[in-house]
Amino acid sequence: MNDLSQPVGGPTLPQERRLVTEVPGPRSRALQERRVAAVAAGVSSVLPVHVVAAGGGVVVDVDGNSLIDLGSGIAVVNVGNAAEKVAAAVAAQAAAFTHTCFMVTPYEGYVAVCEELNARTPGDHEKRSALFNSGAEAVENAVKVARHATGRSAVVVLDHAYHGRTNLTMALTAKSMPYKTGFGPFAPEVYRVPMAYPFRWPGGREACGPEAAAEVIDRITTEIGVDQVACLVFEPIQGEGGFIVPGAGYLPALAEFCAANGIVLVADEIQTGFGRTGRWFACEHEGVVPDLVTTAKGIAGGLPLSGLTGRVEMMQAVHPGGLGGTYGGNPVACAAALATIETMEQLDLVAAAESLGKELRGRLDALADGDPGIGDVRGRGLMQAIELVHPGTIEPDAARTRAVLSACHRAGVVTLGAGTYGNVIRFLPPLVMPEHLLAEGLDVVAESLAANPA
Ligand code: PLZ
Repeated sequence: MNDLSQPVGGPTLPQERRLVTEVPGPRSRALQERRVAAVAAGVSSVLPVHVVAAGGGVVVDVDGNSLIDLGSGIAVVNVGNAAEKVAAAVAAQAAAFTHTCFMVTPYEGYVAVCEELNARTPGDHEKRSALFNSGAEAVENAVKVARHATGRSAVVVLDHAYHGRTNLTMALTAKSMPYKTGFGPFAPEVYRVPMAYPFRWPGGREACGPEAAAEVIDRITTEIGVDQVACLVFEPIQGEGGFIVPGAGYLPALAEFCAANGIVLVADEIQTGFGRTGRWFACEHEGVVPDLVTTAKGIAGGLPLSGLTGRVEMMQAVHPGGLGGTYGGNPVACAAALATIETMEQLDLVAAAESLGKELRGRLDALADGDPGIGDVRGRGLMQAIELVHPGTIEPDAARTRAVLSACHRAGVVTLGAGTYGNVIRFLPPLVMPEHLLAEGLDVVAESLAANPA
């Protein structure tokens, strides 16, 4: 079946940056012309090289360029692209059966993934899980469960939050352009409260956690009404919002308030989960135990799968038939998830994220020392970022951010931007990234910053 015209990706691909044309090259540009004529312009691409293979820490394009991957398809291929066990499990499952619909006739893979999620998500209370296709769908279902379990309707979310692109999750997402502009009206009963953003908190980093938590609690109490709130949905480290690590004490204070007031605490671990931050789940860094947890992205090695896991009494509050969907927990995606978990254990990738993350932080701190335009370095494990500002201020420098990103792309390094102000460069390498390639990728970032000074 593996015909020779089909390139083979996975961990055996040469782990090197190799440029044989300009980026994007002529074949990518030709494909891009076809793409523009066929694909809706609303769907855009960060770096329009068309990919033929990927694995380990590289992405290979149709012109033969091998690029260093510092994005992992937005924090998805934590175990590497076309990871050996994942590719084999997908092939075997696809040959056995590809779909029955779990709601029609069930199968073991779905059950096994739920068992894994119940065991691995924070807290040793009894749990149940349900599986879906996308991150947004998992978040939607978290809100459904929280509303059903509490009989309340209000949903509280944070400034700078990102939770998806469906109607309800657009409402939960903070940033207007490009996610919300022109797409309203949005779902009602969504309330936004302050996020503890240390770099930008008026009272400073130290005061940030407690002050922001006090403000959130005050808003919920006085403006929304404690007994109206079904849930508070948060990212333990905000992703699209700019890799914002909340000020110390903020999340534990909110968790305590929610527990005391019957508000369901929903951790959106879609970007932070599955080893990314050097723990299985980012909530563990602060000892926060959420009632419900959403997972997606890193869960299935690149196949579309998401999960909602939570306290048994909340999850079981929903009547039979109240949750589901045709493809949710597709057997091929479940096989990929089980192989992903096996790979993470076998290669100890959670520990790898922590140790590589230390190197990444060392390099980013050193860059910041020599560059007055880097205002902040933050994140955990292999989820870290720099925020670019005009020197001596906190005024965002989005133009420089764009210039640096495009210089990295031309030099064969896949880098992603982020942030409410479009001035954050984020680093999300696969957890299997070879050390020498991470170092080389960061050399390119350093050169690109130097070539585009503040
Ligand atoms: N919650 C925390 O990070 C997806 C979005 C990219 P879906 N983040 C990448 C884009 O521009 O669409 C995300 C997330 C968090 C929810 C989601 C939504 O996950 O699988 O994209 O629906």
